[in-house]
Amino acid sequence: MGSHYVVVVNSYRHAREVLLKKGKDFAGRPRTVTTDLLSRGGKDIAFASYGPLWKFQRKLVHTALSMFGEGSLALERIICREAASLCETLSAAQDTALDMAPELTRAVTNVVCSLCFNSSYRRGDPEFEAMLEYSQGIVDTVAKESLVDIFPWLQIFPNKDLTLLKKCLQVRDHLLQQKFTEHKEAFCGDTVKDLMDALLQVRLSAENSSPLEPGLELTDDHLLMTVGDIFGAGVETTTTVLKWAVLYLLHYPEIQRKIQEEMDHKIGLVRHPHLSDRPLLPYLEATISEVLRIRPVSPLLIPHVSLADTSIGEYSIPKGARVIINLWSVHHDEKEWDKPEEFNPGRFLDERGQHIHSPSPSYLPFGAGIRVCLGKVLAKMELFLFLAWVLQRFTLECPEDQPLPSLEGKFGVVLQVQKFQVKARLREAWRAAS
Ligand code: HEM
Ligand code: PLO
Repeated sequence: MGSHYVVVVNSYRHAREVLLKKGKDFAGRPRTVTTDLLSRGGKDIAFASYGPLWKFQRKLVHTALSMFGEGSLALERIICREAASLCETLSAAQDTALDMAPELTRAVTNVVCSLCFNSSYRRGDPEFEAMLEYSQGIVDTVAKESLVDIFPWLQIFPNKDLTLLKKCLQVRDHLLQQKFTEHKEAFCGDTVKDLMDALLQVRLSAENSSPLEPGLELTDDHLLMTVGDIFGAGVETTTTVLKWAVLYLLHYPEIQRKIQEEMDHKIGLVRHPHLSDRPLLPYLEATISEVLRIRPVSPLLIPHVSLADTSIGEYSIPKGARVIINLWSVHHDEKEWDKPEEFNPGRFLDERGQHIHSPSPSYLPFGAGIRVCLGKVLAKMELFLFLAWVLQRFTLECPEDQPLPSLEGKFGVVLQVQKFQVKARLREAWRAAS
């Protein structure tokens, strides 16, 4: 592709070799025009090349996420607060056709906003509206193997996508800078309320006592781009999966009914779902797994780069090659999946339908190995709780006067869902119980 040597990996065996067996050989990232703009030359995590600073940033975020998030009841409380607010909005819109996307986005945004900045947005908040707009512009224009990323010299010509990306990044940068300044002013070093504080504290302690090793200095740009990554990834990925899940439930009402029956039976209608209910709801878990298979959020992952001369299967791969893992083909491989185009959560359940398992190793929705997704645990918590809350109360239907919306994705840095409307009908059983 252009002057780059690009290898596309289509089978799970080769994908696993690249990501797991030879993970370190392939842990690099390419530098491209658009991702360099997004990450100020790779000062984030996702688009940064392999090296000590990238490792350090990943470790810091991992620790911070497990501290405020994954292991703590506080996070469950935050997600449930947002799920309750989402349900209220759906109740208010009863029986009218509604675009759920902005509401799902706000719920998910408020979870990462709490984690990153200890703040959240109300409905109609102008800052939230601005974020929706700039983020859409970035998703549409960044890292989609566009021509300027393949032929960098093309950036000297006027380019609509690049102009839009730069405009959106200005808005994002202003917002990030504002949060950063507020945090720096309020930070006293004792209490760490969120990811931004956690990063500031690491830097402060390095300045005061144990200086960081050379090459591990975290500049303001590194802190900003790291938080920008978690915020951006946290919002766009989980929201996209929720939209796909809702869309598939409109197409497969019998699957929606089965989830609801499982919930009525195992949880009932007098209390809301908790994370500890996950083992009780294998059919819901299997549905989430199937959504992640049939419409992978990141169908080509993020490109990897070989850091040494190496090989994949019987092929020699020179240092510096770009390696694209075609997750779409891994997830739709007919040799591994029975009728791969069919949406069938049952394939992720054991014979008695009580436990979830992957029927094939050809399944890597979060990638694997050194570059595996940093937000996997958080994303799974959110997907489970948001869907459980909504489906306990509502049946989601396609408005009568509209055709079933298309299941075709729109390719970008994430596989996007085309706009569609939903009617959220309060369930009779829920109405009667409450
Ligand atoms: C990377 C999937 C949610 C943060 C990735 C990759 C995939 C992925 C496929 C690329 C792996 C590779 O290049 O080999 C998903 C899916 C999600 C999700 C399916 C939701 C269901 C999240 C969330 C966060 C997050 C909620 C943040 C809290 C990241 C980061 C990376 C990443 C920082 C880059 C890792 C690196 O390059 O070292 N994710 N992700 N993701 N994800 Fe996620
Ligand atoms: C989404 C738009 C935001 O405004 C900026 C942003 C930051 C991190 C990116 C994310 C975007 C898209 C999804 C990415 C994530 C890092 C890891 C994740 C690429 C561009 C995935 C799925 O790989």
